[in-house]
Amino acid sequence: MRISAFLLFLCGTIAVTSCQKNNDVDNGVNYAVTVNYPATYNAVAAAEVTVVLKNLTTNQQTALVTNAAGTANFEGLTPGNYSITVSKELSTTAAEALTGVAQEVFLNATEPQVQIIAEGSKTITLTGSAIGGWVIKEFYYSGAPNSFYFYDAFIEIYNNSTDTLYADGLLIGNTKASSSSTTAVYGFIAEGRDDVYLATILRIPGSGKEHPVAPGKSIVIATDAINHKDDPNGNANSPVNLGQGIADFEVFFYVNPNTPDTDNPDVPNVDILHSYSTTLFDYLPGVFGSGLVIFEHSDAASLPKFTEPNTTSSSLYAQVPKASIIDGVDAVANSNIRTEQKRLPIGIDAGMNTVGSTYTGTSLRRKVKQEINGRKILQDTNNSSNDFEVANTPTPKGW
Ligand SMILES: [Ca+2]
Ligand SMILES: [Ca+2]
Ligand SMILES: [Ca+2]
Repeated sequence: MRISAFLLFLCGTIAVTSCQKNNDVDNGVNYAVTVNYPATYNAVAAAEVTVVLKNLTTNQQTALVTNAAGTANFEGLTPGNYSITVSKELSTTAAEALTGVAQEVFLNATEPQVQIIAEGSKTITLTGSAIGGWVIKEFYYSGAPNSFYFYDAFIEIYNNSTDTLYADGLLIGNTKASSSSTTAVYGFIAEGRDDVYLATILRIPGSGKEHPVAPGKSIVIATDAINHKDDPNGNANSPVNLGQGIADFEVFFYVNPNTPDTDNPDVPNVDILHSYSTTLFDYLPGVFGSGLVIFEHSDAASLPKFTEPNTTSSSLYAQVPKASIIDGVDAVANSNIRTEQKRLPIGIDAGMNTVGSTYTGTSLRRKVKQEINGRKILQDTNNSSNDFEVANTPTPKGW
């Protein structure tokens, strides 16, 4: 009895040791991979995602799909080094629910080498190309109330995407200013052209990664980067402060040295690639409004330039192909303006919007569609009649 108990103990010790080894070899180890969506998405756990584990010694692959908690539970893995590859394609509908932007996106993540020698787990976060992009958030052009002061104009461009975007090289253009005339037609639109013809082209400076803009953040480009309300060069009726910390860039209009502009040394200047006039005092988007676009082009300074059809004006407008346009808003003089008088083709902005009249101190601002994790997603149906509203007080860098 004593002996057999000892033998049993001895045997048991050996058995446990060898049994453990056998278990490893026969049944392998269990390992859980949990997949999360990017932090800007409206959900954490990524369900129905394919997770592929590849044994780096044998090249054997095992694929599993994550459950509702975003976890793929692998069982019986041979201990060793593995790569983990995760991928997920989101339909426009799925992407809209998760990001507010209806755009197909392919997400993935890779861990090139993970040691799996015992039961364990790992959380992986998917990444993908930015979904959504730049949109024009706000356009203030009407001028300060009870004044003839319009140097407080600004343009605000918003990162409506899920990832950091770089503003370096982004191009901004205005068409010929809008008119309050309800009889004059606009030559380019009357001819049914799809492209955009710009009176002014501005470019954000930078070599590629100098001006990062986080999701839900924006840049403000001011005609003059000063606090217009209380600067001696400003106007007490102006509703906006566009000084340092609010304006990211300003337009220092040095097109004609005989009409010198002011230059705030603390706020960098945009590049001026084209102006239809060299006798202006400054960048003037027009107190009646104008078509405003943002676009990308590798050589915007060399875009072909044309005069307006069926006019005698010698002003030159740079032709930007429709495909280069990122976003546009057609700001018109008043609510009586008709489609023939629009400045942007309907392929860029199917509608138009207005602050009603000049020197109102009000701006056009894009509507907020929804909010995800504190980030506002702005509405962009390419129809400013629906997408924009009048802000009674302009709100650079805010709402
Ligand atoms: Ca200026
Ligand atoms: Ca400056
Ligand atoms: Ca748009």
